[in-house]
Amino acid sequence: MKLSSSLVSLSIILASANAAVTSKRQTNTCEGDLTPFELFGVNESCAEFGNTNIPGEFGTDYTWPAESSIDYFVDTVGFNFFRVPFLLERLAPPATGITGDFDATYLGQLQDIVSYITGKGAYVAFEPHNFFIYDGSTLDAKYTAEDFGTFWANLAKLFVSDDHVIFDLMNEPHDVEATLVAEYMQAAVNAIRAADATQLIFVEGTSWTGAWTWTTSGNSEAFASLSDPLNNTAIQMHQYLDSDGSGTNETCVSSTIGAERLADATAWLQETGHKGFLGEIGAGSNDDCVAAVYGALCSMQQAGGVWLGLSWWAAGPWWDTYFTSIEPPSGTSVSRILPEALEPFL
Ligand SMILES: *[C@@H]1O[C@H](CO)[C@@H](O)[C@H](O)[C@H]1NC(C)=O
Ligand SMILES: *[C@@H]1O[C@H](CO)[C@@H](O)[C@H](O)[C@H]1NC(C)=O
Ligand SMILES: CC(=O)N[C@H]1CO[C@H](CO)[C@@H](O)[C@@H]1O
Repeated sequence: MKLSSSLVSLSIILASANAAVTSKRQTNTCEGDLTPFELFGVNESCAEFGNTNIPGEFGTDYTWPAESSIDYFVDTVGFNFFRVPFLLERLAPPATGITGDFDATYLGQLQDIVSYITGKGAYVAFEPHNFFIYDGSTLDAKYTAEDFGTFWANLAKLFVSDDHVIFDLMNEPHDVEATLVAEYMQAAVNAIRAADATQLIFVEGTSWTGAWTWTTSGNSEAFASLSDPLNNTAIQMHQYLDSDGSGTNETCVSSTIGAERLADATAWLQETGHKGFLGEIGAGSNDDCVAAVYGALCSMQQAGGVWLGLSWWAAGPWWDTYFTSIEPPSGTSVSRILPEALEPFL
C-alpha cells in the first residue's frame, strides 16, 4: 500500500480487519477489534554512533546497517519498516551548516542503505539523531525554523521518487519548549511539501517525544493543530518501560506498564485525529517485560487504527548482546521479545 496516499483512507482499509492474536507461549492473548500495523520493524542504530567524534571515522566511530540484518528482518521475521538514525553534523558539516552542501560520502552511504531497504519492498524512515542539538547548541541558537525547513527540503528532494521513504524530522528534542519544537516541525513539513515530496512525515515532540508525558509536557497543546497539506504526517512517540522511562534498565515497572504508559497518548490521538507511530520501544527479555510489551502492542491494535505501527529499539551491527538487541545472530539469541511479544502481531 502506498503511504503517500491519505492516512484517512488507510485507516478505513485497516479498520476492516478483525482478528485475535495469540502469542507463541499462549500466556498472552490480545482480543477485540484489532487493526494490524501498517509499519512494523526496528531501529537500525549505528550511523549516529560516536557522536563525540565529528565527523569521525567510518568503521571505527560509526557504521551503517548490515544488509544481512535487513535481509533477516524482512525475509525471516516479516518486518516491513526500518528506522535509520544518522548524525546531522556528518551529513551537513558545521563548516557550512544545516543549509549548506551535504557531505557526499556520508550521503552516498545513506542513499545506499535506503535503496537497499526500499529495494526489498520495505519502508525506511531516516532521522537526524540529534535531540534538537547541532554542533553543540540548541538548533534555534543559530538556525530559524525556515532554515530547518531548507535542510529538509534539500534532503527530501533527493528522495522524491521513492515512495517507500519516510522523513523523520528530528530525534527526541528535549529541554526546549514544545511550541518551539512544533514551530520547527511545521516549517519542515511545509518545506518538504513545497519541494514536491509527498511521502509520509514523522514529527517528534519535546521531552524525548515520550508517549507517557505527551499530554503533560506541552506537546499535546503544541501539536494539536499541526497540519500538512497532504494529510500525510504522523506524530512519532517513544516509550520505554523501566522505572525512569530511559530504556536502560532490564527491569520493567510491571507486566501492564506498556499499555498504561500509552493510554493517554492513545486517547489524545483519538481525540485529535492525528495518527501516531511508536518509533522506539524497548525493554528487557524477562516475563514482566514480555507481557508489558505484548500489552502495549495489543492496546495499540485495539485503538481503532490511530497507531500506524512501531519500531523496536534496537538492531545494528554493534549492539551485540545488549539487553534490547534483536540484531542477528547474537541479539536474537538473547531476545525473548522478538518471538514472544513482537512476532505474534506480525
Ligand atoms: C486533509 O484533511 C482536511 C480536514 O479533514 C480536509 O479538509 C482536506 O481536504 C484533506 N486534504 C487532503 C489532501 O486529503
Ligand atoms: C534496575 O531497576 C531495578 C528495579 O527498580 C533496581 O533494583 C536495579 O538496581 C536497577 N539496576 C540498575 C543497573 O540500575
Ligand atoms: C535502550 C536504548 O538503547 N535506548 C536508546 C534509545 O534511543 C535513545 C535516543 O533516541 C538513546 O538515547 C537511548 O540510549
